Amino acid sequence: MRIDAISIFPDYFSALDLSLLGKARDKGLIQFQAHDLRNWTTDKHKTVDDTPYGGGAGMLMKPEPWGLALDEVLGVSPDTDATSNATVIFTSPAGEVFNQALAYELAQEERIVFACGRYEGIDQRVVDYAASKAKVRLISIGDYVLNGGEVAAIAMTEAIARLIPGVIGNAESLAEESHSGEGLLEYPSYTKPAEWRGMEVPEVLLSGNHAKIAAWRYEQQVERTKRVRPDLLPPESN
Ligand code: 6GU
Repeated sequence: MRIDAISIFPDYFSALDLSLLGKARDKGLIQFQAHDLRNWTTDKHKTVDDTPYGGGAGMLMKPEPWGLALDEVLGVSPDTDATSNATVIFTSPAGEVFNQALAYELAQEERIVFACGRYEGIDQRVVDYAASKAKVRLISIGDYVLNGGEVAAIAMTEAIARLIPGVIGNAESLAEESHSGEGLLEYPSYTKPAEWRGMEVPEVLLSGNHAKIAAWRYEQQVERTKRVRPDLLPPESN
């Protein structure tokens, strides 16, 4: 998979050089490139924002640099009918909410381009233009407001990339984690020592009885999910 991100703060994305994702890049499983939107400005001050028509608070991102950036990164042009096989994701608190199912869906894509807005957002014509040249989605990472889409794009990139075969060594750890399979939260886990600061590991985990351990873990998953995330349970169990 190839992932690009267009942003006025491309340095944010150096976080992706670390650990797991850096290794996936070295193995050639993922290509990632961050681009500085200001490279596509044409004025001395590299202006990317302006005041909104109709008034209102704050500044909006101007369409011209975004149009040139998307043309180059997608390999399209306003003068031809060529389209891109990429999916363009506009990060936006007004988008559909990202979750594990969406991560699995996006992990099937050949190419993803994150368009990271700042300020009060991007001129709507940029989104409409992108939609005429590629698949477009507006995606939020949750019901709170960030100053820009960079952290959201990094979070989504990590969630998507780790689902690409070969990126995670142990595929079983994918199946067992929270938000996978049945959609229950993970059970609590323990490692050595068996006693630490007066606290003991639940006895069942030391029993060697695999059926009993599986039953206990499932119980814990259901209890924890009921307590902290009842919204994840099917309606009849609430
Ligand atoms: Cl994708 N962008 C911004 N600016 N804020 C957010 C978000 C995205 N998702 C949640 N809050």
